[in-house]
Amino acid sequence: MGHKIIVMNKKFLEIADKYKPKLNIERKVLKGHDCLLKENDSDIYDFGNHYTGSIKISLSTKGRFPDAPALLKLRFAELKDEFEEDSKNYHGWISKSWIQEELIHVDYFPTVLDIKRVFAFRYLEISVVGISSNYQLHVDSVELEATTSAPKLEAKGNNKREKQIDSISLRTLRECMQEEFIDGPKRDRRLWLGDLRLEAITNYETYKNYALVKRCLYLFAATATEDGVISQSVFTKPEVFGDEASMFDYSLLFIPTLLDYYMETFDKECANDLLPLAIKQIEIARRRFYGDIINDSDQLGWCFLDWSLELNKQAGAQAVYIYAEEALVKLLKLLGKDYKIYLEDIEAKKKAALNVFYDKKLGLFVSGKDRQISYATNCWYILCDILSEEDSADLLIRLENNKDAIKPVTPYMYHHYVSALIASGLYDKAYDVIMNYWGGMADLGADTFFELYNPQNKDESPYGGKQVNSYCHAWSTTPSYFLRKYYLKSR
Ligand code: RAM
Repeated sequence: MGHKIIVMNKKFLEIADKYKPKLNIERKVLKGHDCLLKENDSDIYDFGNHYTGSIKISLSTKGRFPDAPALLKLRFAELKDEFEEDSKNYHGWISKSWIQEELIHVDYFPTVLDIKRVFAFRYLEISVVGISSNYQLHVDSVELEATTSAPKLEAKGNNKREKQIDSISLRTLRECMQEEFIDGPKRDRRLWLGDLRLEAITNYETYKNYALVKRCLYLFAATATEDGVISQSVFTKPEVFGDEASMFDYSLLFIPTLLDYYMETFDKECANDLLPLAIKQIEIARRRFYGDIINDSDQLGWCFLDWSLELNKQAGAQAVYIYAEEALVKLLKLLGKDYKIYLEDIEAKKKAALNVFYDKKLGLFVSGKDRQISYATNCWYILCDILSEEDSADLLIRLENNKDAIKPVTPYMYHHYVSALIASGLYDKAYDVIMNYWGGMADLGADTFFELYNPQNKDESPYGGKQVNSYCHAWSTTPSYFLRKYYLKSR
């Protein structure tokens, strides 16, 4: 009810189905601890790394005959610290049903609790909420069945720290590689375009599962609206369904995602199939322009860029548009098609952006009516190739020295900051950001990199409570991409 009916492109859906992977299954059994649990007792099982899967718990009892059921609470955590938070204190704006906990009655013993739901976790806490004084509970074993569509791969690095960061990145991506590239196995467990783009480029440097990228591209194509709008995300369970919402930048990023895939695979059939939709994204995005300048909007989520409510998106959105159109030109060139009109449009949009958004006095790009300065805006202008390498490097130094500049919040935006540093030839600086920012998560004991990490505020959540934050998140996987593509070979 209330859903915008999306006419599925059956041909594209069939192709997506054809490339659905068979998941690799890994089983891990932990022997039960040598203790008996009574009311209010709890015990924690540590699986040693992050896993995505379901569990079976074998239970028996000691003492007299169980004359009442046991009421158990199971909590699953990606980071051990999560156990310090109480789900009752979560009052955020996305559903608390994402919090990984279960309340279960067990009537008869011995038994094997087969919990079919998929969890994302390293730690499992078993607590006894209620039990009769007649008996105590013994956990005989906990069995995990985990899945991924990634093959096994060794971490790389020229020193311990690089290897640690590569290994955490690989684990992050592996956990997010299921039947699609999902954003996070805890939440939203969905294919998101912004995440897919970063997962795909990291995958090309690591697991090289090209079929999975192809499947995801076709899933977006299959669920585009009749007039060609690509959704921000796709649900695939119980069946494929395109999210009703779209975001300006995410829809456009379909184009570089397709280009990257083509440059890796030279899969002409796929490129030709999806090219009309890629072109359509530019046509649709153009409707938001007044002349050669994009209109700003107050509508929440019209364009993403970063998880920051104070961030003005106007100028950054124009830069993403140019970036995507440049990818389209490259793709058209590679496919031997005409690209002239897009090149002209790029020049017009760049010229207008320099006139309106570039503040000569500051030497920085600014956005919105309040002329806001941010990393998001400036990094995207560097990425859309508007300045020379030298000027880009100078701009980034000015940005760093500007106290008012809004800093990145998510690893997604940090990815673009690092990319901008590399595009400006600032390799050492980019390396330091990787080591310090993602390294900061590693120092907090991360097995996988987080959805959100703000070194200045460890409790930050875009959702009004960090109980729903995800600590294994696709867009955080790119250190492996950077290290393997730019650093490990040359050092
Ligand atoms: C989060 C999702 C996803 C991201 C969107 C914009 O809620 O988990 O990672 O792409 O926001």
